[in-house]
Amino acid sequence: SYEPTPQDKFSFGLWTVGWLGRDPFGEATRTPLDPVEAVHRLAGLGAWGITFHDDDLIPYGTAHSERAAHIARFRKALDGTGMVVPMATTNLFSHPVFKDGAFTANDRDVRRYALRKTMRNIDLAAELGARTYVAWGGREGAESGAAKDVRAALDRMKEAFDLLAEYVTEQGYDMRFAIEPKPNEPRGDILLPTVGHALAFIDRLERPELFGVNPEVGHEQMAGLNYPHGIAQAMWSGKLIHLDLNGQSGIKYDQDLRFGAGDLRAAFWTVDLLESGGYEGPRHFDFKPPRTEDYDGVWASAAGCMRNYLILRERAAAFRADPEVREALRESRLDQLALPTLESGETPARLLADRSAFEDFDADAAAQRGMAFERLDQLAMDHLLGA
Ligand code: 3MF
Ligand code: MG
Ligand code: MG
Ligand code: MG
Repeated sequence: SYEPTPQDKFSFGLWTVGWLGRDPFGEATRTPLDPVEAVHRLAGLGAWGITFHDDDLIPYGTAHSERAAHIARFRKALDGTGMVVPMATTNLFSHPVFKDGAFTANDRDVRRYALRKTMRNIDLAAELGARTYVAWGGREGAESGAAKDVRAALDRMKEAFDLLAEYVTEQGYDMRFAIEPKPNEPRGDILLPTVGHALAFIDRLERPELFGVNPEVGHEQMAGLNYPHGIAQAMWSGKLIHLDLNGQSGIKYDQDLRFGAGDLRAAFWTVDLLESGGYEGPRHFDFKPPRTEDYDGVWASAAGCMRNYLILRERAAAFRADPEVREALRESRLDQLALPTLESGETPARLLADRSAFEDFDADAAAQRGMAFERLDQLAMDHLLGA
């Protein structure tokens, strides 16, 4: 059966099921959802966790005296359902003050405000037990060339993350940061546009060990990139600490379809990789139930994310267990790819002395070998389609 349980570690952003359907061309099509109801409904569907931006939980501008009450009733819902908060994040994009960015806004006072807003919510995240703090720099970017000095902006971005890492270290919080790349939308071009850019940036930070990435399916696909390849490189670098699962159909606006919709083949390989690659973090959905839906449609869409993951998990496991697939993998020489190219301790001189690697190597004969990838991929298609 495809019934999710807390062991599956499915989590949802409050802003996902809580999206009201407002888009650049139209008003909200749904009425606001109480975060407490979101917790209860998602728990009822079999989810394990819930995540939030500061302003999803405590509406922007709430008086300090009312803050505690919002937190208390949310916590009561968590305690009552057993739902956890694995991750939290900051809204550094909705308020007009962030129109030119937050950590990299040209205005210095805006940058300082963005840091304080983030630190305030990190305290709350720690209080609620979150181990991951996501940072999506949605407004960090530009529409025109001279408007942003990218190298100076990256200096400011580094300054911000170094300060935040120092803060969690000083406070003794057991928390790591996950940077979420996105190529564009809402800015014309966003800084740290892809997983690769983010990984390279992390290397330049003072405490890189406290940082990883939070790749979103649709964001990589908006850049025309292969999502499973992106997360595979993040895993290889020990940096896949969280992810945003959803669906996207090609290079267009950020669709945030439910997981499994859009590029189904990429979804299959994503689940295959996460399940066989030892990923132990949350299976977090960052999707938007389309604005055509009423709340019945919202919960159907949320349930669909988890159901599709579970179906794909079953299909991927069957693919890996199939003896015909194992033989096809050997035919395609995946076992050879797993072997080191060099003998252990082999030096350049020894490789130069190996005549079989060059002088006696018959490149034309080797070029004749088929890779048998089509048969392998068709077996994957058969499993995916349940044929
Ligand atoms: C936007 C996003 C964001 C981030 C979130 C942090 C509003 O395209 O994906 O969702 O995921 O801000 O986690
Ligand atoms: Mg996201
Ligand atoms: Mg997104
Ligand atoms: Mg998206």
